Amino acid sequence: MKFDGRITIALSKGRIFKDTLPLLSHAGIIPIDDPETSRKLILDTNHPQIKLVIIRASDVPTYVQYGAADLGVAGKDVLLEHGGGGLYEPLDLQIAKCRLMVAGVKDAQLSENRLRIATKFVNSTRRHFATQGKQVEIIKLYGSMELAPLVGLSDLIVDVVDTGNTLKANGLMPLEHISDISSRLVVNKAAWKMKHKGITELVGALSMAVKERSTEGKNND
Ligand code: PRT
Ligand code: MG
Repeated sequence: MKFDGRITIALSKGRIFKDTLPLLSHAGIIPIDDPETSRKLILDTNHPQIKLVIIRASDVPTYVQYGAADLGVAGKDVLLEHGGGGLYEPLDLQIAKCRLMVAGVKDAQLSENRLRIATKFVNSTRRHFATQGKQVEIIKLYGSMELAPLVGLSDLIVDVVDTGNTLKANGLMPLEHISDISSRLVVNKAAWKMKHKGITELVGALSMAVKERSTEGKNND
C-alpha cells in the first residue's frame, strides 16, 4: 500500500505496542527497530513516510491533540481521563482489553458516606460515584493503587483489571464494574483534514486488520 505524505504514529511500549504490531503489519507497516531493546524514541518503519514515536501510554492523547503525532493508540481509560479534545476516535482496535473497576477488601463498605478512593483515573472515578449520588474523596496516585487500601490510605481503589491476579495477590477483589476498556486509534483533527488521503487509507487498512482478526478469532472457537 502507498501512503501519501509523512505520517507519525504514537504508541506506548508494552502491551499496546505488542498488540498493535500485528495490525500495523497487516497494513504493510513494519518497524525497523524493536522499542523493547532500542533506546530510540523515534522508530523508522519499512515505509519511508511513516514513523513511530514511543511514549508513555498516558501521554499519547496529548501528543496527538497537539499534532506532534498524527495518529496514536491509547486505552479508553486514558482517553476518558484526557477528555478527547482535538482528537477523532475512528476505530476500536479491540486490543489490550480490560475493565475499569472499583476494588477493595472483601467486606469493604461501599455505602459509607465520604469514601476515600485512590486512583489515577480521577475523572472516571468522580463521574462514576457522582452518578450514584455518592460523596467521595479522591486521592490521585500514579501507580501501585493496590497498596492504598492495605496501608490505610484509602477505603477503595479504581483501577483497570485484566485477569484480577494483581488484586487477588494483594487480598483485594473487584467490587463494581465501571466500564469495559479497549485501545482506540486516535487521530489529530487537523491532520485528518490536511493528510486526509494518507490517513483514511491507513485507518481503512487497520480497520480491515481488526475485522479479519475478529473473524479469525471466531473461526478458531
Ligand atoms: O506503565 P505506564 O505508567 O507507562 O502506563 P500504563 O500502565 O497505563 O501503560 P500500560 O502499557 O501498562 O497499559 C496501557 C493500556 O493497556 C492501559 O491504558 C489499558 O487500557 C490497557 N490494559 C489492559 C491494562 C491492563 N490490561 C492491565 N492489566 N493496563 C494496565 N493493567 C495493569 C492493572 O492495572 C494491574 O495493575 O496490569 C496489572 C495486572 O492486571 P491483572 O488484572 O491481569 O492482574
Ligand atoms: Mg503499566
